[in-house]
Amino acid sequence: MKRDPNDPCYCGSGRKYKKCHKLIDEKLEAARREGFQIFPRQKLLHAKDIEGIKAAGVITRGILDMLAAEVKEGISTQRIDDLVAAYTAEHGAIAATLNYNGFPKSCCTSINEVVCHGIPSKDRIIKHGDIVNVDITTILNGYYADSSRMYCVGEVSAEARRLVDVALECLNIGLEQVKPFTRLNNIGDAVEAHANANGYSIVRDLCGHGIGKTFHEDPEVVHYAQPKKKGVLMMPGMVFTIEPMVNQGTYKCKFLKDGWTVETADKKLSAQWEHTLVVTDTGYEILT
Ligand code: EYF
Ligand code: CO
Ligand code: CO
Repeated sequence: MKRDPNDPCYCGSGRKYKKCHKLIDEKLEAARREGFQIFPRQKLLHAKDIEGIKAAGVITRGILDMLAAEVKEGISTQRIDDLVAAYTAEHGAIAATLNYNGFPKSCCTSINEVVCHGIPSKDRIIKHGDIVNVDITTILNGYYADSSRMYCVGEVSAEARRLVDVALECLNIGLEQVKPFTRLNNIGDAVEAHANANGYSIVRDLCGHGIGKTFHEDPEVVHYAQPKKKGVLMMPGMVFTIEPMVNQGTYKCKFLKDGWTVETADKKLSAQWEHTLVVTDTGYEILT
């Protein structure tokens, strides 16, 4: 669309187009011609939305902090879910996973060889040496914030500890790649390189996702390398999760008959950490 450089900018800044978004639009048009996908401007979130997600993120983080004292030997994963449900309700929020596509619980609890979407149960008692991922998504005033952490129960094996540590490094390395007007696929390239350098693999069947006024939206954020693919460019106002699932053995997964639980195909350990972030003018801000 041809715009008059002297018209007011479409963004509502009150400045002339030529002094505001014209240069960025020209850069994006050049990138599009080079083969990059340009994320639709209408899907970018504004300051008010970011504040909404951040407020939901305070509750998500509060739950994960609270659980640090609770995820201990002897607790059932159902009790963890009850604690999540109570904290969420006390803070005027909603647990996004409850009834999401029929998922029955307020959080996911994924232990040892479970990659993700483990279902809390009164029969699954946490044991000494377990590594436990708890994944929380909170909705507050219509805004979603998604984050997960690993909890090491008692003294875990040196191998398990190293996996948990490298999985956190993978998340942080992914975050370091977030810069406006660069490739979203830089995240997967860097994350998989780090996992492989440590002898681990990255799950391919599940990925990070756009989030904001819904739980899952564009863009899809893969955590494995696609060095030849240009793909989507990151833009200020994009909100998405980074949530690499790092496996000790094969990256291949088994989807259980319960319809939810995902395990490693070889039953070796898996670990995952997750944040929701927004791309800013200079880099990123974590919202959880
Ligand atoms: C067949 C679910 C739906 N989906 C995603 C639904 O993004 C998440 N975590 O970071 C995330 C969490 C949950 C989730 C919890 C439940 N679901 C799971 C498995 C299959 C499916 O659709
Ligand atoms: Co999550
Ligand atoms: Co997620």
